[in-house]
Amino acid sequence: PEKKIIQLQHGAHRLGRRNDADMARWRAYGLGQFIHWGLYSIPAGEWNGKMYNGAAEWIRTWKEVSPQAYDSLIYRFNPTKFNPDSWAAVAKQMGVKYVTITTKHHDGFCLWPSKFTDFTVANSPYKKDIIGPLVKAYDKQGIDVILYFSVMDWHNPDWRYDIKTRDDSIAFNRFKQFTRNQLLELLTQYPSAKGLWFDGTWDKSWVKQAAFADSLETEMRKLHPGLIIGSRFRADEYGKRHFDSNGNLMGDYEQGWERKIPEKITDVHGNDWDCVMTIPENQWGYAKTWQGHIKTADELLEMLAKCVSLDGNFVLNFGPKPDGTLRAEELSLAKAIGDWMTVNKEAIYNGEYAGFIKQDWGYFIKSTASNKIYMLVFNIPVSGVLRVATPSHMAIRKAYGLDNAASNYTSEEIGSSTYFIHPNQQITPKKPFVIVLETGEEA
Ligand code: JFZ
Repeated sequence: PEKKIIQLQHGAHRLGRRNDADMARWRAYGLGQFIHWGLYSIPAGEWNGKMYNGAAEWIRTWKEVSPQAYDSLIYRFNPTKFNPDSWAAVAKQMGVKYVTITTKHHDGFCLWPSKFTDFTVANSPYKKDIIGPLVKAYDKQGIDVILYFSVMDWHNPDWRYDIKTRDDSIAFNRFKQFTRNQLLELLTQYPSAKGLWFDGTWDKSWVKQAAFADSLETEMRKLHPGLIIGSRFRADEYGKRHFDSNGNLMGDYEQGWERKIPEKITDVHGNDWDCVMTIPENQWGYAKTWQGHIKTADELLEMLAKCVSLDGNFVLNFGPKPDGTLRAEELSLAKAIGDWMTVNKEAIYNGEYAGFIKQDWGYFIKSTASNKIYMLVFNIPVSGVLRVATPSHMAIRKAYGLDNAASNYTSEEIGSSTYFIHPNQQITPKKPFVIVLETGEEA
């Protein structure tokens, strides 16, 4: 049956991927860092001696917490040990190519001295801008910065979940201008930022603003050529989010992969995407205690490999402490990931879907820089032999380890387009490892 195309005024602006240099740079990142920092890092999941069950950055919505008491945390925000250069050094060693930082989370507290509200760092005991020095420090390390921005703002009295009355509509019109002012302010004040990562856009009040959000998107892109915006910013005039009523992605990359990863390449519909991930099950802001399963470096590396093998970027979250330092667990995971990246980064940066059939031992990634195929091995079969089925007309010429010259491999053609990769010695790796395949046309 033929699919009827709906005429949309506020749907996708483009079909298919962007192919300019800014987007190519974003696509090549592979690994990113997320930072959730704000007033919620002070209670850190605990209020009057009781532990909050949800994510620490949502504690303001807990029935035990009065909004006034929460908002008074501004008078205690004083991260005297905040050193953006040391954060950037950790990120650099970890091998991240971009960072996404919460300029304003749902609580409305701004980490930059916004002119449009008093609820900012400028009125905390710390007084100073956080975002500016952070952007500068990461820029210096060659790490691109994306600004996270929550449209939903619990502090602003004009925020509405829905618009039901004339008063709601008047208040929300003010709120829309406030949002526009803040976004234009961020782009003007931090022009080296590469993009915006939107959140808090799911409520009816905002979903109904298709025309406003669309024109604001256009305005931001004009102010900041090359700007990268995810699919979580605006809805079309039928209220469809991420994908418009014709199924086309709105924005430059898909933002739906929050703590989950696609299984197969057809799940991503040829779009760019990034996956944002927490270390515990669901804590973005600093939480004093982490409950449940805490992901290991090897699990996180496997998620990274899987994302890049399916054309996505993997973004790992950090929740700094109220004094401005990073927690020990995060520092040690960053170090372990960085040590692995030092050896294996050429399999991650510029990596894309390789077009090979997935095998049980791990993930194939193709490098757009070298044209080589990388096998990222996480599970060695008891046979010790790794199977590879090449796309048609492709032959394997050479296989070798990325870690050091000592680990070498022989590729045996066992059938048409099918190979066994044999390690030349018994391998008992303690870490996931990478085998490089050099390929050519079949004879
Ligand atoms: C949002 C925030 O509420 C949360 O605090 C954190 O900042 C996270 C990165 O983003 O949480 C979401 C947003 C979207 C989905 C799930 C949780 N989603 O689309 O499934």
